[in-house]
Amino acid sequence: MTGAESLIRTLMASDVEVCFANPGTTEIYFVMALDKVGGIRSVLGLAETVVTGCADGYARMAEKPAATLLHCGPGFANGIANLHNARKGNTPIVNVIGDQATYHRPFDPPLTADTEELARAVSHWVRTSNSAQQVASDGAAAVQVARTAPGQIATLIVPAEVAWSEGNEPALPLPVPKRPLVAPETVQTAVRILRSGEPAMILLSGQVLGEAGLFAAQRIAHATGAMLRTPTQVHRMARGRGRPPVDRIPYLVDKALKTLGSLKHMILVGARPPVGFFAYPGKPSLMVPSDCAMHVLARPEQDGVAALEWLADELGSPRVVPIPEAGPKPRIASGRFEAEAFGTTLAALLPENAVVVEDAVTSGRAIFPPTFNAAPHDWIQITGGAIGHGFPCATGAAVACPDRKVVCLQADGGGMYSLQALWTQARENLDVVNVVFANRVYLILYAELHGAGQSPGPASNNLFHLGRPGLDWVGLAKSLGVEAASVETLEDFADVFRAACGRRGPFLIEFKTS
Ligand SMILES: Cc1ncc(C[n+]2csc(CCOP(=O)(O)OP(=O)(O)O)c2C)c(N)n1
Repeated sequence: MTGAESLIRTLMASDVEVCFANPGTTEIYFVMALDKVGGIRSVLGLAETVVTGCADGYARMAEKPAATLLHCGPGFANGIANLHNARKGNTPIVNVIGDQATYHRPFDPPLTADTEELARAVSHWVRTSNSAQQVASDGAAAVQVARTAPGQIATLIVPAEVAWSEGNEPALPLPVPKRPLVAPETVQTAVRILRSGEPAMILLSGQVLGEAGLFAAQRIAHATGAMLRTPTQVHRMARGRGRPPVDRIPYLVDKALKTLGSLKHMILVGARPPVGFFAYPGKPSLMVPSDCAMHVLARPEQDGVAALEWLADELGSPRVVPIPEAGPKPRIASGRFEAEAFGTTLAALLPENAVVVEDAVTSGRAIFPPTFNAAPHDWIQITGGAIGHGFPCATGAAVACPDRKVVCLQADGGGMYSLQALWTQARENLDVVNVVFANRVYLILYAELHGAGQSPGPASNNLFHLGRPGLDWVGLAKSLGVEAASVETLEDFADVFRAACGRRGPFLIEFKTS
């Protein structure tokens, strides 16, 4: 058996079921082994940013890593932006990069690059396999690293001769360490803080945004009056009717400062201290008042759910507490696009148990609160700010969850970074309704310009306007094999969305919002 085959059999033994790929010559032996072994689903992405974004969306929903297969340093580099988003979201991913044979590398052929250095930029673990005898155990180690809480990116570089030479037997799966429990003193400190009566907020992120963590956090809020929030971006959150409606910290620094301004304590559970996306002249980096004390109940890799349940018990909170009312009621609105009205409309129509993937930038901010009252669903968001995440992430999520409707909310500017993912949706017949907010500008950048006290000039208009030529989203989608329609009003959106949800397979709705 070749090294490549021993690696694939190892990945399979470690429960890796899917390989998102854009291969080249250095990966040919890996591809041949995929043919021979069978059993791993191979999914082609027509750009590496699609491949890595798919792996992110897949793992967020499957709660285990997929493999990616990428070509040398340049192929990997094309996938970095969405690996960056995955890393910020603590998504487990195993990257396999085929590379030049070690004895060929010194001749510096065209695709030679510093692959390890590129990989280090977004990986928690990087290893180049030295021999075909070793590649199987390297593969098992990569999966172990990826699955170690809170989820990591492991990158294995496989030189060509390692893939084609005679390999070892496949390696057995390595044990995945359990999430460590928090210390009893940490829970007792939190009890004291929350009983002090001073204004406190619990900031929830990662694992605790699943149902169990949210219900435990709600028990604590019920017993103490503590406020609950999530960071501005959520990796994956359980939402919808009957679930605690925990809102995000606002994106805009001034709004965030207002929301957090009266706090004396912030308790972090799987979260980091809240900072602005960017620095602005005269504004602070940290979005809590300087006299607000920061406490850690659970670090991202610890068992935050157990910590919250423990804390709720210590506080003597009942096991079942009322869930607060949240936001406006679902309602199909009419007229031109307006973000909150879109949110109430989506809430009225969202299928039960849907997965919502959001990379909607300015159009997305006001959609979050009105959808607390939608049918139960999971919400996935771009976590690293590298736009162009939505289409690929939704594609991967749909591979992970074939029985759930995936709804992708994508801003048009970001959508153009990775629209090839639509082709993968068509090729794999994935059940995704893509909604593109076609405002035909980089609206957020106009807002930043206004915020800096400037009016747009010729250069800004050239750089922020997407007209000349306009983007034809229906044409683009159809050319990639995805049925599509364009709407300009909320009532038309409701009709088309309802019909799109009533059928299987990918669909794209261009919502002309301006
Ligand atoms: C990978 C990457 N490149 C560039 C940017 C800078 N950037 C932030 S928002 C934005 C434009 C967003 O436009 P669009 O996606 O249409 O959303 P809108 O602002 O119109 O709501 C750009 C270019 C970024 N965040 N990430």
